[in-house]
Amino acid sequence: MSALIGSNRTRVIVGLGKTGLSCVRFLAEKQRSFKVMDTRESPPGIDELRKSFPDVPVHLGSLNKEWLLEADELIVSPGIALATPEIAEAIEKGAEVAGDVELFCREVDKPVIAITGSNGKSTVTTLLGEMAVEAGLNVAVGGNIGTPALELLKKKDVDLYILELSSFQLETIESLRAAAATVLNVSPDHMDRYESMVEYHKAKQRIYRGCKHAVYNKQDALTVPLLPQATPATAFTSGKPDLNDYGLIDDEEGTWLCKGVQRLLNTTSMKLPGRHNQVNALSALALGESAGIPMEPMLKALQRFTGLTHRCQWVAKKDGVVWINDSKATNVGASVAAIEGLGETLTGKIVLIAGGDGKGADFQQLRQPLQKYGREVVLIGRDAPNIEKAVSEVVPVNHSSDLAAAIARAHEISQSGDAVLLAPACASFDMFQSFEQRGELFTSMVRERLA
Ligand code: UMA
Ligand code: ADP
Repeated sequence: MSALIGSNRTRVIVGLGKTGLSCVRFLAEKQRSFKVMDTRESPPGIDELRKSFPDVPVHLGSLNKEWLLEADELIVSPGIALATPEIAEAIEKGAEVAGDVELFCREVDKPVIAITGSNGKSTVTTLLGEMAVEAGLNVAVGGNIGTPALELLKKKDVDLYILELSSFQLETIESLRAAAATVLNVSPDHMDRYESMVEYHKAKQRIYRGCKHAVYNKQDALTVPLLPQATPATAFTSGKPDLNDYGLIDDEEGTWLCKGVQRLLNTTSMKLPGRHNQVNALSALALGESAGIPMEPMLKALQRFTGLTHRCQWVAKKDGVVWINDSKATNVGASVAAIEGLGETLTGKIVLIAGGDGKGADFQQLRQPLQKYGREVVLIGRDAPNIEKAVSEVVPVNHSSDLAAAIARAHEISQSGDAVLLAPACASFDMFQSFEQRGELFTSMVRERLA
């Protein structure tokens, strides 16, 4: 593989966001020559590129077809689809493709645990990171969760790398060979980028290539590794586990996280809410164990872990109504998990605030949980009409002009015992800068209103 990063190759970095910039720094450090392009007029990395790497040729505002066709290797950012016509043509004419994580994999000399899935990636990645720290390991955590993989190589004396990988990143990775790898679950997401679920599934499965140990979800056939039988594998399930699987056992003392018949921890000792998070905890334990992390510190870290912001986060309680921020529910599967997880715990019903950029999703899956737990769905954003079409037969629907109006409506109609849940089932970009901004605005507006 090292021949691929030899010095005479013509390379183009496509994209100058966080990923592109990390590739610039990496290749510059190795004294490789390269060009950079981004379809944006003013991509996030341009100031640093101009200041720190003024000699690097850069093309902005479109893709430079000529540069692409001349290139031996394209280093493509996850935000750019390989099917983009100019990129596809260059690949067809013989250019090789790598992503930032592929460059990382060619360089790294310590074990890597790799995590993908439609939902729960960041929670499992962060939790496992804390488990590794508790076990005394010097761990570096990054990837799709925020810090580009190549930046992690700067950390000294790392024992273990933990990477959250998106399907976009997986498309451009060949040499991962993880110590442990998982697909947590597969439900439709990014359907504006994939032709079908088959393509999305294929991208997710790439995480298992060459792995030493696979961890998969027994209740989700699309997560089962398509690997030779000889590859060691551990399953997890929200049901009762078979021998050597991880699962949940309910008894008179509550719900237990278990490995086979062995009770590891009662879920009342966990701070993470909801059954989906209990399953996330099981997958983290299975990954950690298969990479050699001892059980005791893992369980200790799990008991301390309170979860990440914007994921089913408690905001306020007034007049018997609890307000929850799950702005990170950017796809239908995540919203369904939040509605079901929360619905089970309420004496009342859920007022769901949803809508935004649906990324081409089918919203039918929201029907059943909303029929069971929904008081009303308050809709905002671009795909409000599509959500209405999918659910209006089973739950009342209201249209609000913006988030403030949606909060006012939810406040007006919620009753004691209810929850108001922001779990939009959509990306935020039609109305907000990010899911974080959407969640922060929700939190501050709710607190202000209830004060
Ligand atoms: N873009 C262009 N033209 C270009 C290049 C990018 O318009 O030439 C657009 C993309 O379509 C996208 C945006 O710019 O809308 C950012 O793309 P990027 O490839 O420059 O992204 P980075 O800043 O490098 O951030 C990426 C991940 N972003 C995406 O995959 C879109 C970040 O995940 C990740 O944290 C970072 O690398 C470090 O690894 C974010 C994300 O939204 C959180 N991921 C998606 C998700 O989780 O659903 C996959
Ligand atoms: P990701 O990084 O995959 O987006 P997060 O951990 O950030 O995952 O959680 C994203 C959303 O998915 C949150 O809204 C959360 O409530 C929901 N979620 C978390 N874990 C699961 C799971 N195992 N199954 C379904 N939904 C989940």
